[in-house]
Amino acid sequence: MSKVFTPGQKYDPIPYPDRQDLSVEEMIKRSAEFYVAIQKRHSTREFSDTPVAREVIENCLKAAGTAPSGANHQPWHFCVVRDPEIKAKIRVAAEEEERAFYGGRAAEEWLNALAPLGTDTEKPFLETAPYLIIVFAERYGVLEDGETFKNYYVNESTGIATGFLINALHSSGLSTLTHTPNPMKFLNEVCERPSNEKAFLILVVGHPAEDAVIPKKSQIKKELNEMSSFL
Ligand code: IYR
Repeated sequence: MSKVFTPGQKYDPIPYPDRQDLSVEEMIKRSAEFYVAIQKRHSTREFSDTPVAREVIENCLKAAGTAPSGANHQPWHFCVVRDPEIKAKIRVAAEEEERAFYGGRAAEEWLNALAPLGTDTEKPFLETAPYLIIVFAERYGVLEDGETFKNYYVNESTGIATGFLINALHSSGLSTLTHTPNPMKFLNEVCERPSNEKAFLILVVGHPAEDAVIPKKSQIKKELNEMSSFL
């Protein structure tokens, strides 16, 4: 299965390609522009059913696939669900888990933390949005002959790739929601993924509904000096 991983084989070095060599002014301008653009990303829980071209999703997945990963093993798999029947199955299973979660499985502190968001057990967006991208983390790899090999920094790598994906989708004009029904074991069966993979999160993808809202407070982010330190 893994055409990338060939145990013991060293990669040939090539001179660093795609150098940018930008002026300081240009770097400042670009970083500021990027910040303006990424500030316009908002999670939404209300999607329209407006279709999205498959090619857009494919390009964004290719962008996600360029992410760095432990030993370059790329320990992720993206299952793109469009089929309304599969989306309905996912909704039914997710809402069942969420009923247990909101109905007592989650500690009070967690439920209190979620209260400002107003989330509940109803997840209609799992059926309305044109795409659900189920991100799987490959806990360990399997070679063609069935031999297994270790992956490294699986959650970090898959998290970075998912960040690239969210950014690419936003840059393409789409909205997303990271959704994590708890637990997500049912996704292996629904998505027909092998047991060496573990569902990481569901990325709901599409356009926001006409009357979509976001919590006003979600636009208030930590100040630079609260979230960073320069030594
Ligand atoms: N999975 C639940 C609860 C939930 C948990 C977190 I952390 C969130 O940021 C939002 C929701 C749900 O999706 O409702």
